[in-house]
Amino acid sequence: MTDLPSYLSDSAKVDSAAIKPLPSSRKIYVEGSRPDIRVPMREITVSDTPTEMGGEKNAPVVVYDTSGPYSDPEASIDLRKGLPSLRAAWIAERGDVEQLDGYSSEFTRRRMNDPLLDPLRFMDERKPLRAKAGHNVSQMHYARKGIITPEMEFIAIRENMKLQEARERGLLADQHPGQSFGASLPDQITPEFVRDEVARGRAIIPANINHPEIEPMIIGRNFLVKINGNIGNSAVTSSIEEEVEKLTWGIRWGADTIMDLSTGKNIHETRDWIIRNSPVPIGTVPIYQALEKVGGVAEDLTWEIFRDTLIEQAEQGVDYFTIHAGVRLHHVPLTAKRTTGIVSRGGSIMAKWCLAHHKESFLYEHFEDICEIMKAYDVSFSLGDGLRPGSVADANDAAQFGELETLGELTKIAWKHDVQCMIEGPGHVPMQLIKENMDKQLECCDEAPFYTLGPLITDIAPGYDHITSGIGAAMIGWYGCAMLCYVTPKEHLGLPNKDDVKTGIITYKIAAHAADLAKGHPGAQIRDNALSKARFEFRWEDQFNLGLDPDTARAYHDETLPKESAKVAHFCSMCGPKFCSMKISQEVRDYAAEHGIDEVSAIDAGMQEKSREFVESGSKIYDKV
Ligand code: IRN
Ligand code: FE2
Repeated sequence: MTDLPSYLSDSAKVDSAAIKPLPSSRKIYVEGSRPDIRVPMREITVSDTPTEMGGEKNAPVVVYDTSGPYSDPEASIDLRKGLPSLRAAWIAERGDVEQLDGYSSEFTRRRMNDPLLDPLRFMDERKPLRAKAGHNVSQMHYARKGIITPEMEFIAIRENMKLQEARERGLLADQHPGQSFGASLPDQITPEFVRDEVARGRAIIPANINHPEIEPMIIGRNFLVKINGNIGNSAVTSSIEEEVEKLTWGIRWGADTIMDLSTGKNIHETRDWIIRNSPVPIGTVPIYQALEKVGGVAEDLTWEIFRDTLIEQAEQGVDYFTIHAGVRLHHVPLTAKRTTGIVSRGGSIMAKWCLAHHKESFLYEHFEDICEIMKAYDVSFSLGDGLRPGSVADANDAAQFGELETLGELTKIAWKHDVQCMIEGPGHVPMQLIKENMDKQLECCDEAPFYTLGPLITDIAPGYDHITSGIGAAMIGWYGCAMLCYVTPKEHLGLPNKDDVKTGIITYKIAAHAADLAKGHPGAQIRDNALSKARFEFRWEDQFNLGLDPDTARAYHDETLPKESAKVAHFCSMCGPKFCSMKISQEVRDYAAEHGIDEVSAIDAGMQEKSREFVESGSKIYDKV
């Protein structure tokens, strides 16, 4: 008998730390052309500039919000029921899907009839949807027919983040121009722009018709750079409960998609719980589960078992599949002399299968059959990089680039079927070789979105690989990578826990945002400017709350200056009151204004006087705290 997850025994509640709104934040919804298009955003309220510094009114800052209903105090959440089906009506009204009587996957049917699994089963036993015969329900298919779906309109509003308002308030004026390396970032994202990018294959909208709970999002290099967080148990650790908790925790800090990489024994049930409770797209690597089904013996894998696994997961609602179809028989010998061989789990499974049978990969051979399944549910491809380098020594070698060329070939086949497709990339790559990866991917894969794991720019820092990879991720994001797959501090060492998930997500939010800034994404700098202004004006609470991780910022500050009065003090414990450069330059400004001169001459003219004034005001501040 399987153990009952603790939250199933009484009321199905989410961990309370993962559901309260972030400090000073309010969930807002922007309505589209119809009332059921309600696009969530987070508004961070800030205080006004202190009177002695001008008393200016500071507008709230609107940021992209991935946290779903979990951060909305008005939403009622019951993990057993799952989230509301936001897209159900949109999917139904297109008139091209049918509700099946039961599951068409043999594996699912067997699972459903296993009484031992009852306690783990998700409460809502919904019937799966599938495209009616002869229909293709992919967003790319609609886009190519010129149809703007509600999903596309939702995304346009979401990506804009109320830019128009910010523009009217003059907030866009203070941004450095970017260097975009050929990306075209319009001033205003329109639904038509979204449609066109999807039709062209330059962006994807992962949105399985069996995952109506999602708040649609887009992955493409002319949009905000996205990040993915991996969760998943292994045979050794972790329960369903922990996995759902990692999901809500990951999206709280900004994960745009979550991949469930579970390999343990209850992967089917774990996935049900995750999907039904996820407002973000969920990705998986189906070959992992297929391997479980054959007892972990790669040689025993067959196309039939793999096919049934795809259908099983498509009917559950997985939004994108990592499929390592680029690992071909003739590529395998190219890895023989590598320092780290094949490091991809999926890649090594397929390489082993190819060698054992001395046959071409069944994923490659059946690629068109796979496309048929993908378009019946709108599952997007994430073409796996099974031959990615696992060390900087192996970066950009013949095996890696040979596979990339095959992925380009497969992209074209996917597009022939109007199936959405992104391409996975490395891995471990030193900085000077990163740009070549991006350029080659755009060329081989006709600008299909790139989705990379890091890359890690050095191999010498186990325990810190969120940083080694975050550096590479920022670079490749700037060059045009559309989504960055996070790496946690536990990479190469063990399974990440909740803290590691948060550290990984925050690290990747930094990389993605840095890339948006460098590319010159309109409005990207608004939050930086607001935070810097708060910092300069010693609005400590605002500085914490505008940051990616207010809790840590506040905790670090309070370690040395815990008193409430320190939250308005014009210094922190780093330099103390006498040496605070921000305070000094504020005083230089005041002096200049009083004496009617500019800041440079103020420094020359008033140096002596300034120092006297500074000592005096310094002692005054001591009195206050
Ligand atoms: C992302 C880019 N390259 C690889 N990834 C992720 O690595 C992919 O999305 C999935 O989460 C994981 C697959 O690992 P293997 O099976 O290739 O090791
Ligand atoms: Fe690695």
